[in-house]
Amino acid sequence: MEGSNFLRCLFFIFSAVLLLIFTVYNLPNHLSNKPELLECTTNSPWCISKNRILGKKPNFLHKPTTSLRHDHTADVPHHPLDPLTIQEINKVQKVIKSLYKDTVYSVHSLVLEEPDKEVVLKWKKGDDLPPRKASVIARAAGKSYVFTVDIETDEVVQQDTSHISGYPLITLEDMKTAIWAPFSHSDFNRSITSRGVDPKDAACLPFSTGWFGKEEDGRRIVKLECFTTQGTANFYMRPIEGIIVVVDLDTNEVLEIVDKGKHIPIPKAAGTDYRLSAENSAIIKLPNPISMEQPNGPNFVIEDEHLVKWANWEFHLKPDPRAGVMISQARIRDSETGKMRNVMYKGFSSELFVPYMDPDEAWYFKTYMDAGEYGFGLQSLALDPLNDCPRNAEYMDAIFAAADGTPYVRSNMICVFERYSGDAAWRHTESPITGSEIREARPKISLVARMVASLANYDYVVDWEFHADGLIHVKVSLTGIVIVKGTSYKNMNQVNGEEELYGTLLSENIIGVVHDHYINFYLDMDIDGLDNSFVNVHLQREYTNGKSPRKSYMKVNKEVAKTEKEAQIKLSLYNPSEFHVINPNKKTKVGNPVGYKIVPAGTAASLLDPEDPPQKRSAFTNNQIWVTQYNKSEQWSGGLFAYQSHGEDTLQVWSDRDRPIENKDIVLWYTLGLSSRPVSRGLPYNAHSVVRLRPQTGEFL
Ligand SMILES: *[C@@H]1O[C@H](CO)[C@@H](O)[C@H](O)[C@H]1NC(C)=O
Ligand SMILES: *[C@@H]1O[C@H](CO)[C@@H](O)[C@H](O)[C@H]1NC(C)=O
Ligand SMILES: [Cu+2]
Repeated sequence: MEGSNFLRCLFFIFSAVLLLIFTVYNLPNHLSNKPELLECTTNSPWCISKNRILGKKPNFLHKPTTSLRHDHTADVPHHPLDPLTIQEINKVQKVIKSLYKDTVYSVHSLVLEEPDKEVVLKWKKGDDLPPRKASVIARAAGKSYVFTVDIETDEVVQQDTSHISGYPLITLEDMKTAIWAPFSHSDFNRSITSRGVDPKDAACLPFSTGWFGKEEDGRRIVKLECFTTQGTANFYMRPIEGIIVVVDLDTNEVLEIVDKGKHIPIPKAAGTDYRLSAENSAIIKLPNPISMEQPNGPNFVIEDEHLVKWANWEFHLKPDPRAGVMISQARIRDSETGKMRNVMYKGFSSELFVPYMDPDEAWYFKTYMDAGEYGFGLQSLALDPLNDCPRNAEYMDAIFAAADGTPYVRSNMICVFERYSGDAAWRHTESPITGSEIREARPKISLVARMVASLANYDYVVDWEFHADGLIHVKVSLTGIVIVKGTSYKNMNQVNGEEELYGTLLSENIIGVVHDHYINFYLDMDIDGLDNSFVNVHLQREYTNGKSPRKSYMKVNKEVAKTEKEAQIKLSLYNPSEFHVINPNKKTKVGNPVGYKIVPAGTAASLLDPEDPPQKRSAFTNNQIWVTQYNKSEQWSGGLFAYQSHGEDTLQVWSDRDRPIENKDIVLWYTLGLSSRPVSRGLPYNAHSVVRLRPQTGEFL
């Protein structure tokens, strides 16, 4: 592959696929019929695929080789990057308990402390594993602690994090407790009763508060917003607008009950249920079933639980409670030498930012950082075989730690499968005028590692897709349900033209509020070695000045970024560039440096003021591309403690140090964005009536 057929510039493509649906009113009538439930009595592939969408669980013809719910109690690590096992987490829990003795503590993160990069790179299969260590974030007596536990020796090394503002992510246990806090207050019961809601039907959800100044300092707080579940499974469509209950997460004390929505009716339940089974759901005829067959079995293997090998690719894959999925040591086989070549040391989604654009009391704080505040992985629930992933998928379980440090299994958190969409990877038919009869087409098959995080109403599908030509395609699709705001308006003819709705009136008493979604990816590219450079391949108009019948042409100017600030990139259509990560020390046979090209797609720019607190905290959205010097402790672009952070430990701050990045171990960051003006009432974004915005795909240089 090195030479005329070298790794040239391989590609990294980012896309964001936003699934939007038309309102039910746009659907033809015949599509609104309830689907017939099909009975299947045999195990034929056809019958099984019929069941695929309807949710019936067939018997597997080929049992997935990674067993769906195998017992993990005896698991042992095989690779330096393998996640902590149940036994290891149990050992660490003992250490934590003895550390805190009788003090009440909570564990907010308990994961493998990865060995240093050079240790991992030196390790070969068959070698002893480097010492296994756990990285723990815990809270006790109102303080946050970050420490490392040596699992062999029980030795604890504590880090000083007193200079960092904010708190570790909210645990599932924090949330489970907080959502009941309002009900012990008669004021709360009275407020919602006066709005016509029986407290028995009310459900409250915990929303992170962000940070806006003194009010959020010194206490770990959450804001609850409540809904009525009466008459629908889709309670998101029935907000009790304007009521916000502020709860202290450490004491579970209700600090404040805001009630600003007395005049706002609760939207109706009718027609809101989105389930296929719902009597009144405005559904969408299901398409005839489709299934992909692999009669000779899959083309990939997952060795030792985490090492994925497919076509010419090999990478380590693991679940992570904060990032969701982590891809490590992605390597590709050189087609000429047969040797494995390094591409990316590590890739994962580092942080999300979802700011809503409504400054009202009950909405202004909605500026979520879903990875650092909630845990993108913690919120990734079990994938449903055949519905979430195709029949040829294998599944990987996650082992996470609960708030008391006890390990638990999140089964089927990741699926891995080969994707074939019927497209050609490459084709050519020779023109008959040449007298040749060449017709050739090769199928486009890729390997996908998928997870789905369900952050309350939203579901994020994250696919890491590997192609045999070296391309890595990271795709984020948004689905689920929109979160809406209650309003007294039933029709736009009631709205005075001057008035700001901060969104779209989607149906009676429901506004879909304008908002953005951003996901920032950490991409530690190590192309053929640690030392790489970032090149801005600037495209410019040049004039021929009469030397040609052509007046102008496009010229390519390559600028190697010397320091971090030179690699703070804002995309611009009329001042275009391509962006390459190259290894300047490694040339192809014809003398070009080997490298990868990052092909931005899914682009949106934040329009918030840079000094607005949410923007400061999520300053990774100030640029679409960043490059920093590798630093093991700079991984979370919104800061280690994102919850109520002030924004002093962010990618912007690190990058502003302006360290040298030329021919160094560097990390590339990409911020993918989607601006959203909801166009549909709270029905689920749904794959049966979608507008797919598929951004550009790349081409070989
Ligand atoms: C509020 O209502 C809930 C649900 O009916 C009930 O369990 C709770 O005791 C009530 N709280 C108070 C303080 O009355
Ligand atoms: C590595 O990152 C940490 C956290 O941002 C910082 O304190 C330290 O100075 C960094 N080291 C270098 C060499 O930049
Ligand atoms: Cu959205």
